[in-house]
Amino acid sequence: MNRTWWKEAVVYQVYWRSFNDSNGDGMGDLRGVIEKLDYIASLGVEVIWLNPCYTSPDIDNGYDIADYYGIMEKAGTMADLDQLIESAHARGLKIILDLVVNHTSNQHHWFEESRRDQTNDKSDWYIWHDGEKGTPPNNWRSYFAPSPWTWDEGRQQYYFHSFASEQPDLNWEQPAVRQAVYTMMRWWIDRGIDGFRMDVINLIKKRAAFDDVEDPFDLSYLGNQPGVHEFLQEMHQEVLAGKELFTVGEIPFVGPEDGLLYVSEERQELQTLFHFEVADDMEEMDLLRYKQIQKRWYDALYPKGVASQFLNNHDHTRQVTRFGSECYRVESAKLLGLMLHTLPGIPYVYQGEEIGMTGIRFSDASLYQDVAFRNRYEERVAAGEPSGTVLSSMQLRARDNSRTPMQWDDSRAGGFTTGAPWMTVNPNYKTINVQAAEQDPQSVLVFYRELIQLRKEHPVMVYGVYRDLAIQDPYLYVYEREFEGVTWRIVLNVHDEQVETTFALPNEQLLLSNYEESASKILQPYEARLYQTSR
Ligand code: TEU
Repeated sequence: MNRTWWKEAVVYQVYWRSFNDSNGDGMGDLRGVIEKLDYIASLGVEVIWLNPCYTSPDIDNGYDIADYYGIMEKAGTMADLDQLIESAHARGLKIILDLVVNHTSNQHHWFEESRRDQTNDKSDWYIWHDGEKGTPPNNWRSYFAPSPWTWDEGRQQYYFHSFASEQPDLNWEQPAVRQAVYTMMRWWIDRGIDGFRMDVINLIKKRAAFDDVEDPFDLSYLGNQPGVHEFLQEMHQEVLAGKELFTVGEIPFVGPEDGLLYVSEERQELQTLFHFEVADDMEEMDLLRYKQIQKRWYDALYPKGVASQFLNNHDHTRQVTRFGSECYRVESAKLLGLMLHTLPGIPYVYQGEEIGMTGIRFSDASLYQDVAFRNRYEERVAAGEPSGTVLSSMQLRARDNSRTPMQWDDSRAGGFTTGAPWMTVNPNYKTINVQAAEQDPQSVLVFYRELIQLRKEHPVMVYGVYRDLAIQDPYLYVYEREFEGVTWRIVLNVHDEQVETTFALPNEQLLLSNYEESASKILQPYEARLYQTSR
């Protein structure tokens, strides 16, 4: 595997609306991110992934874009983004933007033109379908609605949307659509960005026929269709080839064999991907299954391609709540961090993960703001399910869980804003916050900085082969990484009880652990140890 900067990088995800509010309006903003660049740089990360801040009516928190060349007023101005890019670069940080081109907002002028009639220049820039009002063309669902078809009175036709009805899907079969996307991408590259996180990019190729499916709730018919790679290879050729850019695809519905087709270096499509065999399909930590997934993806990709390692983001609740333990919050937050940073692949740190922020659960459905939650909750209650049952069944996985404001200190609103926060601040900000973590040598924050620093000093962490040493153990995750004569052994007790292990090594080989005492053969609950066993 050849060595490149992006394989060695750690990516920090900034969900700007919940990161830092610079003007007291209760909403995070780009100037708020600028104010915290020294903090981000202090983590040792190399890349910032900035969630969408383009002009948008904000139905889906910026993932419904009305102008790819403008900045949403609540985020700030283009000058702010220019300054953010410049200030990040001045600190050696790269910035990748979210590329959301499977769909636009229904308020994008492309869609407003397209829906005018069936003959205008953009009439086929979206996916229109004849039909009878009230009878959608097929039985599919969308991610955010019971049907991906919305009737348009103007055109007297249905249009297709994989997400909310306010997010019509672009028709990538239309070459003019593709060229308009490539032009926009080049414009942003010329503005100085360093790459893209490509939103559900494997949905841009639609199924050949819109016939009914057996299970509408299995949304895999929405993506990963034959022909998607031709679009990505064209995008690479037209925009990305020959440039030192970082591209990561959000690629649901794929296993390792299909995943390789997106990231194999010889195929010239994407550099890496997020797959969702864990985040979408594993409710909580099932270690045996998790280890199988890691092995399958490693065996399929290495050394041709690189996956990304994450367990939470703005769509998935905080990892310490879902895959760790709030009873062992600090220990399990550190264990998950050490695991994600020592497994093969590029690690992503979602803002607040580095201080062990937890996922909130609202007891009142009205506090959930996410369009995905609201639509599904209303659909199920309207179908007769008791609202309490619906709420409790959705609380763990609701996307709002990980969107509560960053907790900077123990002052009002966690130091996120001097105004009324747009989203409830997790009440535990009093104790879980950056200021407290900076003053605690045993904090998750200090541990994350050590982890990220190790990656800069030890190529084995990036390029090492991966061997699972106990794949059948239900509680222990023990694996090795080996590169150029250096072998690391990682020993994790992914469990809330202590366990004895023969995999423990002499203390002098211990590089990092999450307990102060790590000498015995007994691993404490959520104890994590990193050894260097040979040089
Ligand atoms: O996410 C796709 C999406 O629907 C995820 O929430 C999904 O649960 C999984 O993680 C991928 O299968 C992207 C954005 O991250 C999300 O915030 C947007 O709402 C969505 O696309 C539409 O743009």
